Amino acid sequence: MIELNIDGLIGPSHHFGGLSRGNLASTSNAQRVAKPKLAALQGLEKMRWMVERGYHQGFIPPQLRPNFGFFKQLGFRGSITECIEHAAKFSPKLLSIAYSASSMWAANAATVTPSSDSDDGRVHFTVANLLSNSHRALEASETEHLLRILFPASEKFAIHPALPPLPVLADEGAANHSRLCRSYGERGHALFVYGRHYDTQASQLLYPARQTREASAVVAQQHGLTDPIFLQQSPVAINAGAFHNDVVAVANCGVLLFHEYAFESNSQREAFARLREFGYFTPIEVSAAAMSLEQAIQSYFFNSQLLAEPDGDPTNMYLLCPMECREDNKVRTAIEQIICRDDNPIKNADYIDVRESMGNGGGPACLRLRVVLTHAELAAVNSAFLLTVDKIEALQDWVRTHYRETLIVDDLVSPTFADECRAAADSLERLVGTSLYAW
Ligand code: SUG
Repeated sequence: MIELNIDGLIGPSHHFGGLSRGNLASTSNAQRVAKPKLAALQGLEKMRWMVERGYHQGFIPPQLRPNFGFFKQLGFRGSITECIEHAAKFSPKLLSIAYSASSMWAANAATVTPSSDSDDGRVHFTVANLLSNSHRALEASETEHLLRILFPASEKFAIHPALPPLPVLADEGAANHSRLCRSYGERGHALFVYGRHYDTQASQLLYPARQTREASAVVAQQHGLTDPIFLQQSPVAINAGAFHNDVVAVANCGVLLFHEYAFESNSQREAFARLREFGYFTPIEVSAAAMSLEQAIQSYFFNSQLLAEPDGDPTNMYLLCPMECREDNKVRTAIEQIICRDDNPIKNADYIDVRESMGNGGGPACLRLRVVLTHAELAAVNSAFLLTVDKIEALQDWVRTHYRETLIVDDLVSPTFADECRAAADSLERLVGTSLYAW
């Protein structure tokens, strides 16, 4: 079995809307000048990094923006231009929501269970409802539609719609879920990290805890998992700005790399005791002395992609870190120490520039959804979305043709910009040879 990484292709309306409370990058960069063309090219360069090293890499198209369906739900009438004018007068925030390119963070698209772990031998996806933020909650139905296009064979792939949008079922997908295993081909164990459950004291939390234990438990049941492990994220981490677990921890194969303050300590003790029973568990704790929580969140070190070899070999692992990690001496030293130690399989690190996405709180790992597949399942994935260097270059040309160099929130009012976004989407459909959008 192999791991397929599916990255969100960054859409032409990427901007800094300041929409995500508790995501410090998003709120502190609100209204900054965004560079959509650069953002999308950076994302594609990350995909190229993977493809050139032999990894299986796919992409999920950006969602169609502005979100006309959203305007209709609000009862706005008339053409797109009229709806945009109406939204802008009503509340500029609405326009930012309708234009959000947030589906780029594919780690929040769904939670995925490989066929080796599910009770019916299919790969299971549950679309995340993302209900903690309005702009993100709007992604779920289109994400489901796109996942069905990417993974069409229902005898191999089970795609579950998002959980009902109830606060007790708040779900953010793979950003709060890890699969641990000895090797991809063997049965693995799902680790669900949640920020709250129904009776959590809200007073402990400065910022929203976006994942509930209840949501994780429902997803585990839908996927036919027999022994899921639940682990509580520490309120300290959430209050410091770790709005998803993948801001303070990352796992792959047997390795769980995590910050000292990532998890609630009693919960950690219990979960780790269970994980140790499986015989392959390799926890790597980064102490607060080696890297403060603030440094971890600013550099996004734990949002690095932790990769096995392209053929799935778990004994020689790679960290693909955000460029910001190289620029912070303390973080870089911590990475070098992890690589030098012989008690773990992480042997290499490289650094990648995804600064535009980082400006909204999305590092390398946020931009990808991991899907562990057999070769037969990989052959059933819609090949239009599987990348080669040539396809990446064709997508880069498409970006260069259709994307603006810069975008600010005020630009969203212009009907010309809506036309540009729709022309880009139309041309993408032609490029991939598939109808993607409900026009
Ligand atoms: O949900 N930012 C995203 C970042 C998601 C990162 N994903 C993972 N950690 N897996 C979020 O907060 C900001 C958009 C804006 O402010 O315009 C935003 O949605």
